[in-house]
Amino acid sequence: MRRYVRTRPALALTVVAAAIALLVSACGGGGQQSSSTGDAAQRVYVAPGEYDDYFAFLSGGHSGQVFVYGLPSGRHLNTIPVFTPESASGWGFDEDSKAMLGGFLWGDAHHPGLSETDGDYDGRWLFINDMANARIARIDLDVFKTKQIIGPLPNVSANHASTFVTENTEYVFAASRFSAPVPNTYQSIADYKNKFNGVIAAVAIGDDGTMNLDFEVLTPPFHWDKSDAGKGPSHGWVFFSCYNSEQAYTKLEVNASQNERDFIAALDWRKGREAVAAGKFKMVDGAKVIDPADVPGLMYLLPTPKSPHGVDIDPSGTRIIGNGKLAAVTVVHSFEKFQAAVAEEDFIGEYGGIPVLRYEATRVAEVPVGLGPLHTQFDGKGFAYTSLFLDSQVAKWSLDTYEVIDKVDVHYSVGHLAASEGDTKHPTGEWLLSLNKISKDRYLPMGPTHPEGAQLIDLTRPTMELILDIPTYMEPHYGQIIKADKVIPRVKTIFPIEENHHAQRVLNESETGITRDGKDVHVKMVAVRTHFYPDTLTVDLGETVYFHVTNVEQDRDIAHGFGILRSNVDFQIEPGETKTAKFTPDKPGIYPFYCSNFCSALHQEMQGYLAVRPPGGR
Ligand code: RUQ
Ligand code: CUA
Repeated sequence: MRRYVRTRPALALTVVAAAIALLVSACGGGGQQSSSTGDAAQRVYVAPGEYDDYFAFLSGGHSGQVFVYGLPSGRHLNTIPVFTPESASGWGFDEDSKAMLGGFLWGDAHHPGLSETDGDYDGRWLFINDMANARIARIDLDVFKTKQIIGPLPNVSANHASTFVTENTEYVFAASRFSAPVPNTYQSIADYKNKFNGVIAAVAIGDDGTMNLDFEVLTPPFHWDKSDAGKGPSHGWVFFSCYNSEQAYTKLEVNASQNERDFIAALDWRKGREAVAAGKFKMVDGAKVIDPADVPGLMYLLPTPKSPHGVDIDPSGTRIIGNGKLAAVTVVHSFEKFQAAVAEEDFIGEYGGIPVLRYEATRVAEVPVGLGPLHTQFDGKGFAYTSLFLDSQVAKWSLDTYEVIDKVDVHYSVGHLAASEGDTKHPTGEWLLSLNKISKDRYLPMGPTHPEGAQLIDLTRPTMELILDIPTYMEPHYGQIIKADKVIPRVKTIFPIEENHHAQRVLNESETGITRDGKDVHVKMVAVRTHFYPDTLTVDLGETVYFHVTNVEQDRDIAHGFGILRSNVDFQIEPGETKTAKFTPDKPGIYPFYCSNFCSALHQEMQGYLAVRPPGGR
């Protein structure tokens, strides 16, 4: 059988230090594995009962979820449902989580972003965007559960360039991938250039993690693609890449690829906040919308070749790196030169009141990384790593000399890279996860499609070494990799029942009961090893039953389930939680319910009966 294993000619290396040249050529020039399989296996081996060093949070793409992996083992630890109902946990099946989903059955989750303190991950929260419906979710890492979803954000047509959290978790941003009329009313599509706008939304994060829409900024109808928040000297700014500066509305593959350079936009969010305080905004569909033409200094455009995708700020916060997906170079802009060019008003034009800077004034290097550069990550040791979609490689280059010093093949078509603590001021330089779009022949065949393929690269040796394949469900775009010991001390072992403020909470069987309010029947119920109380009840056809089920256990890992036969009711209730199931039977009869989550030796006995009387009583 033939395997499509791609081989690659040795690279022409431009190497600064002779020592590095020697090491690279010694391993064949392509950064291919120099270690033995056994050595590689040992580096990713986590013995039974031991913990991984890192949590990796991978976005679930249009599965709408977040996958949790342990690194370096690559073990899938859990899936956190976010934008999509999921029956095992019951996400979207009980009344509170249903309300949070707002009627949507899907989301397109692209970029997880960890909360930060002083530019380092702090282990409190994970934010993630839903591109399609312009939402942002917050997952609390003390319980690994989605606790807030904000959106659909008004005026934002799809939110791709999100979530990239500011240095002290002041903001997450959303930016429209598609432009549309603001407010969104009918316009002829042929009026795209004049009647459509992009929107950047600043979502403020409170001390307890609560997200609130603060303000929005109107932009030309470009397609906002990716973003990154400034840090250190560039703190206070956020950067967005765009394509379609041509402002085309049809056949984008051609019409949005005309300009040699599109833009990275720099937005001063502190100025945005001041403008709102000074009343320089219009209310549009419930949002405070700032027109940048009214607020000089709010926003600038840095020309960047060519349809840039990833924009990444280096750990020192001094460089703004643009990855031109249709270019063969990655561009490095200097934050300092950008500020100097602004001071000198070194502008070559403007779009909708937003000045365009001169390319040569801000650019400090064009790094010839290879074909199809998409995203750049960092190791904290002075090196950057850029994914090359077309070459199916990762290029390592120096942030000092801007020379490419190593490449490694991945399999295949890499999109994002995620480095250990890679978005912080202090990446740990241990691991790089390559999130590939296509996996072809890497796994046992399972029909026409393959799992997605993540690959782990060891960064601790002089050249990159790819040492592990990790299959994933659809479809990780991006990941965040955080040291496990930042999260572990925060993790709760139970939901303390005294902190349960659900209106229908009960502490024991004596607090349970059934009350009627018109056609609504409210049942306060206890779940405890190994029964429900009450476990039998009778209602009339036409009544709606609300089961408010409290798991009164306070022991870790003792979760009960609540599922009703011939219904769409099922969820898990963790120790100390109360969840509500709404059920309107449509026929008289007997409806058994049971604990759907294995909880003890007598789990099978944990059940009950709902009797539904026909009209007239029997
Ligand atoms: S994207 S392959 Cu949704 Cu972040 Cu770049
Ligand atoms: Cu309770 Cu199974």
